[in-house]
Amino acid sequence: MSVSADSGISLEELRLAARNHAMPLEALRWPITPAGLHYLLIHYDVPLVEPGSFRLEVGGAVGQTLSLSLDELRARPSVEVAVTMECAGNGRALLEPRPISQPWLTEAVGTARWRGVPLAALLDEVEPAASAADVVFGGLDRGVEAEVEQRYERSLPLAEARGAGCVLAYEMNSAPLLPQHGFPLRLVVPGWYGMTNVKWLSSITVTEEPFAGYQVAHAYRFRRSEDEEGRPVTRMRPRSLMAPPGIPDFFTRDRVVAGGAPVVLEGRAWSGKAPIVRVEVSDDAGASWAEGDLVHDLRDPFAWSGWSFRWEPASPGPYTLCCRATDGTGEAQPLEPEWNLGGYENNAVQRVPVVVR
Ligand SMILES: Nc1nc2c(c(=O)[nH]1)N[C@H]1C(S)=C(S)[C@@H](COP(=O)(O)O)O[C@H]1N2
Ligand SMILES: [Mo]
Repeated sequence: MSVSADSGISLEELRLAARNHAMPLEALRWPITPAGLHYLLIHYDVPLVEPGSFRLEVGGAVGQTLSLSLDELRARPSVEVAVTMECAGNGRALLEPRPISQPWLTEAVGTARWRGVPLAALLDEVEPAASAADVVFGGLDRGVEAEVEQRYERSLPLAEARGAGCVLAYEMNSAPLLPQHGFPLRLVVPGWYGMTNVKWLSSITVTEEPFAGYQVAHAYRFRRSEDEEGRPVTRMRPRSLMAPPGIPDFFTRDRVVAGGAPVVLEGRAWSGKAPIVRVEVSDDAGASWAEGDLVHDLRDPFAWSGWSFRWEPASPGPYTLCCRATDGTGEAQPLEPEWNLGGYENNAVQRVPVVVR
């Protein structure tokens, strides 16, 4: 996947890309992404949080407010769930023209085991008012976006916050959250694009009016022009990726594969809407497809599935490998992305140039 020389990546984009690293695609070989290989997206700065004085404040339109220390959260019944998380902007830099923001290619994804307190039980305990509409999750990080000074905040409709299996997580892969992944507490919303998984979570507020904060009303909306209201970005579209076969060229990262024997292609596929039912592979840039084998090796419904395909290249030479996932709703990855202003939800099939020696 080469970026053309005139793609004009600016220093600002390069700085964002260096701060917010992707998951190297060879990490698709691990069912659970080691924490240091999981992608990162941080809008502002990583806040320094003193765990001893940290509190989670739960309030708003509720019968009873709560203020919980980290020890009090850890003393509650907990759950652990494997969840695949993908940035809504994954694939943005492959759109033409390129929306200017964090310039992701295809690798803004990872899967972790998140342990913490089920959100539904905590919401029941505070007794949301009958008139409650949304639940707003506030992080400790602050910044300026489109000239609006703000803290990072995202909301969910109350029914979704109660029903979607959300977790207030304090552990990632059996260790305390790392600072960059939200220490000491983050929201995990299985199936939703990354932006709703609020890190450094310090407040949960039930509102009677629909929440109209920047990250919900302006950012993360699928729209083709500035004056369009658009629709909110919510659950992940189906997507599959391939672990890079063979060995890479250092600079282009194009792949070289030894010929003369079958090549086992493997990767992972996920969707935030329904489990993956099919992954197909093409070695002619999407002109023809053959079905791969699926392995649902993680049982959690919003963790990715593994896939593999035994590829027997007809002859040495260049190929463009592709993979395409279909989920249980029947939605499949498109060959071409749907352009939009924010560069969200680009789940077009991946193209992997390979030379068979
Ligand atoms: N408080 C806060 N939460 C946040 C963000 C942020 O900048 N601040 N970034 C969001 C976005 S856009 C994504 S994609 C995920 C990334 O989570 P990760 O860095 O743990 O992979 O966190 C989300 N939660
Ligand atoms: Mo994101």
